[in-house]
Amino acid sequence: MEKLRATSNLRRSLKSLLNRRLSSGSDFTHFNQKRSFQTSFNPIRDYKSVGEVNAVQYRCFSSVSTLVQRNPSFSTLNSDDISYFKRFLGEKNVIQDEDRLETVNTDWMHKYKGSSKLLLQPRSTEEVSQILRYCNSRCLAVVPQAGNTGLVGGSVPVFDEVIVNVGSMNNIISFDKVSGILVCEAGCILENLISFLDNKGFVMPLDLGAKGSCQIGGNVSTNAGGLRLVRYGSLHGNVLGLEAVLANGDVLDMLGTLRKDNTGYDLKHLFIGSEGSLGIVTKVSILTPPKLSSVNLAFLACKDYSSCQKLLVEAKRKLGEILSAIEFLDDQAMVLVLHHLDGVRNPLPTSMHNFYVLIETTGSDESFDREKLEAFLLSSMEGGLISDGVLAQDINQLSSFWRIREGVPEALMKAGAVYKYDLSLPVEKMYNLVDDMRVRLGNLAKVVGYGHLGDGNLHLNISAPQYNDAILQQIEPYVYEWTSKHRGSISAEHGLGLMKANQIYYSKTPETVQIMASIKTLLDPNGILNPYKVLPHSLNR
Ligand code: FAD
Ligand code: 2HG
Ligand code: ZN
Repeated sequence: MEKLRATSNLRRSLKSLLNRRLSSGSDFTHFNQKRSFQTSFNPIRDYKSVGEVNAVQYRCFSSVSTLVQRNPSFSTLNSDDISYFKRFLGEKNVIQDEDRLETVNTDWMHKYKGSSKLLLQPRSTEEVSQILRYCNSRCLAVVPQAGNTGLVGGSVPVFDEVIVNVGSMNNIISFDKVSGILVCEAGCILENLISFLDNKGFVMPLDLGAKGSCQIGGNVSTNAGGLRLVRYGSLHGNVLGLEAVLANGDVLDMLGTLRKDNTGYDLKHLFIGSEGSLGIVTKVSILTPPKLSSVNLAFLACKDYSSCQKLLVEAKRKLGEILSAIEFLDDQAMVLVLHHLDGVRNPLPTSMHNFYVLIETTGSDESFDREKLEAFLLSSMEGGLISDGVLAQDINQLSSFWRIREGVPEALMKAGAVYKYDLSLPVEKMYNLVDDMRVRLGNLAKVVGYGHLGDGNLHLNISAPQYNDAILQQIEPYVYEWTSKHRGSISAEHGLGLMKANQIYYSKTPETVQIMASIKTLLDPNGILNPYKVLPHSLNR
């Protein structure tokens, strides 16, 4: 009898959970998807004042071990070089303006700053090829830059490297509605591709908070993960082909559009995630899935991390093929978002919870999907895994829930200095690192944990009023040793960049790194492409 009453209470609370509305005036209960997210935050466009707000000094604040000396074998730019570039790129694509250079020399976090004197904006693969052929012959170092939203100091120069941005190469070359294969130039902004595909009834298999600025070439070069990797898999699976220009100007045409092609080594994979160190990606072909009609999003509260983890296991088992995202944030992340982002409201305002989990489903049958999700939520409530929650009732609520999760990096930026760690770890142990770090740092800094629960990807962020070596020494190398001890990866999705080039051995064996260095030497013998990044400085020529 008692049990029955408890169950009916749970049913009632689930019912109220499912019926709860965040904003009045919405009559939708499902998303008959015309599903486009609200225009997203554009880190470059919308966030210019962060340096002033936080009075962050310009230097590399990442790691003491990233201090590096300029490679003396690189030449220094001279007026003949500039004239040469102007001749074939045209005046306006050879940029020396100080304000523009200030922006492109500085990363999104305002943590890394180079001193490049030149930004080049090629409009075609041939121009990229001509730039690299020339730079290679002159031994001028080059940084490929796309949306400059990278978080590891990989997209900005360390010294005076020439910046090459293929943002003007932003054409969609073809889209095949039968196969769902999109072929486009590398400078297309991710959000534009998402909108283009939405209009065609397809979706991009990649979505991330920086979509308003990042370019597909940058995404491919970092092997970006994002919010829906749990559903669609990584870019190693979705990128069917690409075109890249090597350091000597040779164009590698690997722009296949086949799902299956086992003719020899699949070299395109070398360019996916190599962070501009092996070539400049100029075109990509991507497999895109069809857009499905029903999308649901639940914003849930959990009392502890163990419940989040169990919820993940249950969600994979019970939602199966309709699960399209499962993300988490802790209370510290939530507090920052509510405090720093305008217009963000807590969907569960009655009390603060220790953890929040977003579960999104995407399927083709509205009533089936909704029923399935509701049954899952009910059983999770009965099992005590969910303490509270709400289901988005319309597209605005859906966007506002996502804004909370996607807004965490922005909120952290607004809070002050931030030390970012992007780790792959066994899901069950992942949050122990956040707890350990809190003990280590005490009152020195706030420790925030969030990330891609479904992928075992923790974003450990440490927030302090300003950068401080004492804090850094408490964090590193501890964080890397901890990750390595648990056989994790020190870069789940952001890459190594400058920040972690010297830390690669925490996740890769010396033999593996040596082969990487040999590949680098083979493809870029003068080491001009994105020097000081990815590989340990001891291996750089
Ligand atoms: P950039 O930052 O300009 O460059 C990144 C790297 O790629 C650099 O090493 C650069 O040299 C190289 N590169 C750029 N273009 C080319 C090219 N054409 N050819 C060869 N090399 C090139 N990352 C995730 O994985 N998942 C997330 O969920 C996520 N969310 C984010 C949210 C916010 C708010 C921010 C600011 C960043 C986020 N990131 C995330 C990190 C970043 O957005 C990704 O790494 C993204 O893929 C970088 O793309 P970009 O166009 O900005 O590239
Ligand atoms: C995200 O998932 C991004 O929001 C950024 O990968 C993570 O800022 C971070 O640490
Ligand atoms: Zn992420």
